[in-house]
Amino acid sequence: MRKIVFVTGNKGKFSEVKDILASKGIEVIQNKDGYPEMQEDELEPIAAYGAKLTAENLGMPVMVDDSGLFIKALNGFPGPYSAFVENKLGNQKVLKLMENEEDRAASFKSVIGYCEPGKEPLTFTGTVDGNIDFEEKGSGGFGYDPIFEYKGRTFGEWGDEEKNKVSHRRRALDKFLEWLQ
Ligand code: ITT
Repeated sequence: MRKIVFVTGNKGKFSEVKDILASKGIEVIQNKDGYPEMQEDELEPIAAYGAKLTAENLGMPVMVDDSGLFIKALNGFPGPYSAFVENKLGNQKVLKLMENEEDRAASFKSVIGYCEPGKEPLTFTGTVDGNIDFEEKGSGGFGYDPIFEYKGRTFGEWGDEEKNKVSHRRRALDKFLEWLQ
């Protein structure tokens, strides 16, 4: 079985990536060392830099996942600051920010960064378009899932298996798998 090291401290991301790649015959091993995240408007350079740095530090091929929620009415906020906002504000305060907004459009984006030592990093991007709900719904998933509505239900209501078939992360991983093969 092919193995790949995934550098992340996020349990939810790890569990999704593990399940999706297991279905393709790839074993994912979590490394929680972390990496410094550059301040950038886009996720791609953050993922590329993180993958390069950790591949060189660990001396082995690695993948990382930099992701975020981009809310149209908030000009793309929290975007690359999604982890900080989730930790400091949480879903209820994000809903508060959206209280008077009619345009609820938002997208989730996941960028998989992959790098082998001595080589340049590669990135694979997946996006899913949905809406910010008016309240938290569902107990599945993690992070912003209970407030992100896609096709009539929040990702918190979709359930892990169903979310993994349509998510931003799945779409990014499909591109990564295509490249791997
Ligand atoms: P790493 O160790 O992998 O960097 P992190 O949690 O710091 O983990 P990011 O910097 O990529 O990850 O921040 C992304 C934020 O968006 C974080 O708060 C996640 O919980 C949230 N997020 C990412 N993917 C999500 C998903 O599929 N559903 C809900 N929330 C998600």
